[in-house]
Amino acid sequence: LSSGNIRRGAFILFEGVDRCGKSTQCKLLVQSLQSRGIEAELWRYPDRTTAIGQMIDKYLQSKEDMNDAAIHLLFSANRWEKRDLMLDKINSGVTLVIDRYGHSGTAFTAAKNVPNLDLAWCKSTDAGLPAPDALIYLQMPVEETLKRAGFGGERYEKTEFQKEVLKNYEKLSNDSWNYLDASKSIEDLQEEALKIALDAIEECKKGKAMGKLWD
Ligand code: Z5A
Ligand code: MG
Repeated sequence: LSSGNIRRGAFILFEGVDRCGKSTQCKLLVQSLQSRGIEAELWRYPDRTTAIGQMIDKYLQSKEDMNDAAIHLLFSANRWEKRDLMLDKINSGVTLVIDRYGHSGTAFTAAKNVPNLDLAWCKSTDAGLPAPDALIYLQMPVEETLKRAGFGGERYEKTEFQKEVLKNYEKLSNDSWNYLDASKSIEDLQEEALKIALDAIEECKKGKAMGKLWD
């Protein structure tokens, strides 16, 4: 609830397949916004610090198995449980730079190809959450991401699965997304991301209304 003279912050989202460089860019962006005197925070999903997040963490590390619909709902609940705080922060003028969101949620669950858990069903559980003011999609073929360090042992870190995830991102994408070539240098990408973020922050300052996810 935007009060009088406080200009709201922006919601800047980074998405893309495993190892495309999201966390690297998020961290640098928050630093460079802060160095410009802009109030900014780094958030990520899943937020593994909450009770729900800890269940997700066990699932990702294959310490626990779970029904595919149930784990999807937990990822989604992990966003809903942070929704009020997200809006409070943004409405008090803080810009949130967020590493993954509902787009990951849908792209990953739908990649499992489980009956009934199609894109539409996956999206529905996140419908109505705050929508990003700018979505920065780091574009990179899965083969290229394999050359990068740290392709880990978590549940979804498998080449064929990541290819399905990428196809789903393409199905979800629209003209409002900002596509960056993730094979560029960290510095070049940061320059492009900063420009996108500053534009979005400016629009929000001018009173742009917060959108809702999948509207
Ligand atoms: N998941 C889900 O199923 N449902 C949901 O609702 C949500 C998530 C929200 C969480 O993983 C898992 O949960 C994820 C999706 C699923 N499963 N998978 N796969 P995570 O977000 O915790 O994953 P991560 O371990 O942080 O990996 P990542 O996010 O995929 O990586 P990244 O953040 O995109 O990349 P990075 O860590 O910034 O960079 C990777 C490496 O490349 C690193 O060594 C960098 O130094 C290097 N790098 C980065 N940029 C460059 C450039 N430009 N050039 C060269 N090298 C670079
Ligand atoms: Mg990451």
